[in-house]
Amino acid sequence: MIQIISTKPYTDQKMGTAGLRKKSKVMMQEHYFENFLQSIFNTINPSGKTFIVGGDGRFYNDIALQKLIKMSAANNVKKLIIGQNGYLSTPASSNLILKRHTDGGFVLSASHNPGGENGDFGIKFATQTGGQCSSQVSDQIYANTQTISEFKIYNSPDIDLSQIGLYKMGSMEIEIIDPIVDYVELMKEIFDFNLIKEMFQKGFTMRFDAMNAVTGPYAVRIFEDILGAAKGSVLNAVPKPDFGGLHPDPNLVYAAELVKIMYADDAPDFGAANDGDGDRNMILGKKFFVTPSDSLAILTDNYNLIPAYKNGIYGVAKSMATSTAVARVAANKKIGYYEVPTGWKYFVNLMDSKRITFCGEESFGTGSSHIREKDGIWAVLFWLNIIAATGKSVEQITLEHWKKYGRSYYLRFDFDGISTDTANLLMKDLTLKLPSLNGQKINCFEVDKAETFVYNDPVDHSSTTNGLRILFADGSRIVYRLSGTSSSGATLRVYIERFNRDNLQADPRIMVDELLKIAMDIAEIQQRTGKKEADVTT
Ligand code: VG1
Ligand code: CO
Repeated sequence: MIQIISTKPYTDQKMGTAGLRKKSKVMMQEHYFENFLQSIFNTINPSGKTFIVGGDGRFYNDIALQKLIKMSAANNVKKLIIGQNGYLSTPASSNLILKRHTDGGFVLSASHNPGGENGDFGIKFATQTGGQCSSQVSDQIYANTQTISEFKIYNSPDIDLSQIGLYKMGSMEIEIIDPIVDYVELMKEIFDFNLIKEMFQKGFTMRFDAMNAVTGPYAVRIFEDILGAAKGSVLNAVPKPDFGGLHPDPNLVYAAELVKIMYADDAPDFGAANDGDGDRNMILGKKFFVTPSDSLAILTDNYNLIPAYKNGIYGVAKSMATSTAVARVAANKKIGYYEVPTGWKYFVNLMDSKRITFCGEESFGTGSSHIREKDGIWAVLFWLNIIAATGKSVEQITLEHWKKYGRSYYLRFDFDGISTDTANLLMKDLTLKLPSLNGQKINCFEVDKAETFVYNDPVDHSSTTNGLRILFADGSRIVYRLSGTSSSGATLRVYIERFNRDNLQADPRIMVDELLKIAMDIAEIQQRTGKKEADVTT
């Protein structure tokens, strides 16, 4: 029953910030998915192991899932635990890896990238930590993809994923489970559901935009069925293979429908959105937006209001590019504080070694050590719990936070679709140029440090470089990075932060404008890319 099929390497199967992400049509090439999966198996030896399997329901999930099942059976996997209909959000999958003590898991998703035949497809591979594999492991997998010559697949009809139950393929067990129940249980252990429920009973209103992606069913169950938010509070609640044409990235640009509702005169009290695979979140109040960097700082400052954290938290971490708002909270609370490269996998060692409890990224990711991935619905529940406990609005909570700590005005500017060569050369030249800026004064900004960011992991002692940064004496910062999630070409990300203690309610775009011009000049962005301005600002 086991077929051994000959194949030839593809040269481009290198994982980025979070798994392998490609155009669907690239993934659909003959043996492309099989080569990559077999390379993972060749690296980790899956014999006798158990894995969690799911995806965000995007185009090609159904076909890739069947390949994954048959290849697992042929590679002597002991058991697969699969979400019904192939659905599992990234956080739900991480939870199941930890709860069921499995050897790892697969989420078939390109996260916030658009789906469909002309969109993107992806594979996230997690280890028994519940977090995505380290770059050392992904390097080994990549090396394997370069020499692969055959893969193994079980010759068997497809498995029907629509019915919960126990099945077999050869000697491999298959358990199809409800993708939601375990996750709901975990959320109930963390937050005060009764308090939030009372708030909805008193007439509190919310809208949650699931963006036609995987969190729809989770959000309906939690917010509407259990917590009692009005029916219809969850928008775009049914996962669709092409996300209904949406770009399932929860920010002010792509979650336009929700933003329109939240900025209307009759806006509900609270608004939120999640991305394709449910690990990102956006938080909105009435005509009010909370930046993810501020959200991380506010959640950390209010940990004592949440049942699971009220006895204390270990520490907090952020990706380097994220604003320094949470650093001021950590100093105030006298808890550990860490800055890591972009990508959730860098938080895993810090959580496992009990150095941190909370972590976050500017890219709409927040989470805690309840799992080893960022968690969109967790962040929404955290905000609801704070609102229910304090009786304050999103805007009030945020304004009070700024009054206490000052405000980091923060925006990210993305320059998309640059050729890889142009982008790499820009970063290379900039790396060489930065040291010459040390101690210089640019307009009224004095450069404290201009350098390549190097992260030394305190647990496994690995060293990683990720992005370039210019730190100014007044606490302002410019950060440059190339995206590791684009499915073609390169995206240059320029992150600008400007700290202010007194002027708290200005327009962020105006506040960061001068620094943006400086950033564009230093990196010669217009000369090199032909772009006068960013394609997307978030
Ligand atoms: C982006 C974000 C990063 C995030 C990653 C995966 O990576 O910037 O913060 O961890 O996406 O998120 P990059 O390399 O393109 O900047 V997800 O929700 O796409 O898994
Ligand atoms: Co995601």
